[in-house]
Amino acid sequence: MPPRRRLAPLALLALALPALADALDAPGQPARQNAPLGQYDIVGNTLVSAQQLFLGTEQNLFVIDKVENNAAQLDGHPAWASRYALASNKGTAMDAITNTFCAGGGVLANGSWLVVGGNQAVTTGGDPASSQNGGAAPYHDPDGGKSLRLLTPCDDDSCQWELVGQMSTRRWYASVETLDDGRVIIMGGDANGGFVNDAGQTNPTYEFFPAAAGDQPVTSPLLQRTLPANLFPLMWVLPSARLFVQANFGTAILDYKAQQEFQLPDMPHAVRTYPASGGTAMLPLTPANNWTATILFCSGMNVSPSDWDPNAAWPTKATSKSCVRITPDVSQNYEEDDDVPSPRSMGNMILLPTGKILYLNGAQTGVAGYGTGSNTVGDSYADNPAFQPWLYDPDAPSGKRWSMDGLSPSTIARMYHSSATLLPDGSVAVAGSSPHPDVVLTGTKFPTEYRIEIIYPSYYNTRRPEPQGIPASIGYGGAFFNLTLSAADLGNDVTNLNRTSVVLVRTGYSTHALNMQQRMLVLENTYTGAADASGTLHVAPVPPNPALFPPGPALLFVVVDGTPSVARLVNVGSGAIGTQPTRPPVPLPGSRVLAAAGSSSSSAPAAGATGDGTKVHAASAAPRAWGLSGLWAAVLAPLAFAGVLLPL
Ligand SMILES: *[C@@H]1O[C@H](CO)[C@@H](O)[C@H](O)[C@H]1NC(C)=O
Ligand SMILES: *[C@@H]1O[C@H](CO)[C@@H](O)[C@H](O)[C@H]1NC(C)=O
Ligand SMILES: *[C@@H]1O[C@H](CO)[C@@H](O)[C@H](O)[C@H]1NC(C)=O
Ligand SMILES: *[C@@H]1O[C@H](CO)[C@@H](O)[C@H](O)[C@H]1NC(C)=O
Ligand SMILES: [Cu+2]
Repeated sequence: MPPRRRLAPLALLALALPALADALDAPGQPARQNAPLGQYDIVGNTLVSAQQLFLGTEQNLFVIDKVENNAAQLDGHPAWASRYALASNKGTAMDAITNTFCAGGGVLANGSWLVVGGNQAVTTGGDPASSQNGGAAPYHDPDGGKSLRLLTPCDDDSCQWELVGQMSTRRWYASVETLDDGRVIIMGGDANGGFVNDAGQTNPTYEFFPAAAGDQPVTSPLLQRTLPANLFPLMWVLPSARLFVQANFGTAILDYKAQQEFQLPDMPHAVRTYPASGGTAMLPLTPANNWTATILFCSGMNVSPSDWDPNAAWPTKATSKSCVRITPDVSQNYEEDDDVPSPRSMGNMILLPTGKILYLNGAQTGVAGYGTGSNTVGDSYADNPAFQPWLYDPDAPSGKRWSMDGLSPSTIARMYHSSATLLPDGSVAVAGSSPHPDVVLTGTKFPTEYRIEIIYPSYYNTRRPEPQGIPASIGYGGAFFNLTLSAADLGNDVTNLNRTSVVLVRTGYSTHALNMQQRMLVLENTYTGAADASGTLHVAPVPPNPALFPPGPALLFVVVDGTPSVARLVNVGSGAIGTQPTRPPVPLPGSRVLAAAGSSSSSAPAAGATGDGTKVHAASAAPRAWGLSGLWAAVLAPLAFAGVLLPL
């Protein structure tokens, strides 16, 4: 059958979709030319120490610190938040209103960001202030323990943090994950802080934002049985719309809709949660793996629950090199993965648009946290900075997943309270570090850091593809959209269409070696190549299951043969909090390359005249084998999952 006939009805369907008219300008080249590849470059100052950090727009990072003696002032007291403009490398102080000390954060389906919890009002040295409502000099910081702070990011001073109510209970070190309906779940924490959690102040519950009238916090058996190393529980929404939750050595699947938890086997080798603080990431969800979620855990420290003594010789204790993976919708068992080449705690795993993971920050010995005892290194519970970044390739064969990939070490120690995020140009920003109760700038091994640096992966200086037609909004299922690439975008080699992918990355909220909500999904695509070596990608929306990639903003990259475009920030889903509309998947047209009229193409398996002066030969006779069956696997995952769990 000639491709033309097969395409006609699909094209009509596509034209009926209004969202397609709404294309963004094509991304251009990065602002920075000739960057030092594989190296860190110090680019600016975040004004407040970047304990917490997120990319809020294509142009601006938003930085949040604890209340401390930063030189930057606001309303007559030190500031503890800022906006950092990537183009000008300039910070502007912002008001985060209440004490954001070790808060969590996340993004909602409507594009607003929420920062939750924190700690009591403090005075110098992190000691409790005499007034909890902001009345006490020098910091004038109200208690943030129950705070819900909201910001709808923008590129100037017109957007500011506001309080949008309070949580049910105090949460210091709570985690946040965006749900398939675009609300967030807020989980865990404790009332008043400390090195680790304890029975007297633990908050082993979860709640939601926005909350429905009458919502009460729900108790999590996992958090009840994982004291004391269960602060900042690790959690991800799975394609089955359940949450995978991991804390201390415990693991569970949380069906938040049914308020039910299922226990899974314990985490092997090491504690990955704070303060052991391993590096964690959900691997890319791709057509090739049927958008099946696999979660990677590396490093941390093997500490039994009774051994979290704040006076132990933490900075001398060895961290772990172990890595394990789990694919919870398929198997309940952790599998061994390649050891990281060097040990680490407090490392961030950053998903790059190529699907590889950059692993950086942290220390080779010791754990997160600080104290004032003689067991510390100038307050720090860690020592020996892990300056060398590593690259992890999820698709490489076992034994070959880690490489140095030309990456040079940093010169700045990124110890406790540092952060990192992917940027739209495919580089990675690294900031923060302050293992102290209050700002210490001199006379200490690991001072409070304000310097922000950027590391440039090996693709950075290569000419970037400039895809045209990126939609402002991408839904779940329904008709495909087209992206066009010039011959230059394809390196004048039409076969690069076979090595092109369209990826969504949610960069998430970075703090405490976590990047909450971080995930990456590769969209299914086919292509039509033209005789002049340009091409059109036919791209399916996210499969019709919002749990694969919860609604909200995301970076969209087009990656040609390992070189990502500069990303555009797109909206995934309806743009509103609530049940997301889904449509049945529409099959993509087969991939093909149009040959110039009269050229002889002997390898064409199926050829036909199109009537417009070109000859068509199919690059592959049909959409790739995983096409529709892959889609359905992703949609049907909840059923398969129930099958796995029922025997429990
Ligand atoms: C996408 O490209 C195909 C093939 O070139 C064309 O038939 C279809 O009309 C295009 N669809 C849209 C929505 O532009
Ligand atoms: C997003 O939703 C939250 C919760 O309902 C609301 O407070 C906020 O104003 C909304 N943001 C936008 C941009 O509509
Ligand atoms: C994905 O689905 C296809 C078709 O059902 C199957 O052949 C393949 O093994 C699946 N792959 C994975 C990684 O589950
Ligand atoms: C893409 O790969 C397929 C399968 O290997 C091959 O048949 C086709 O010619 C390739 N297409 C291009 C444009 O290189
Ligand atoms: Cu902290």
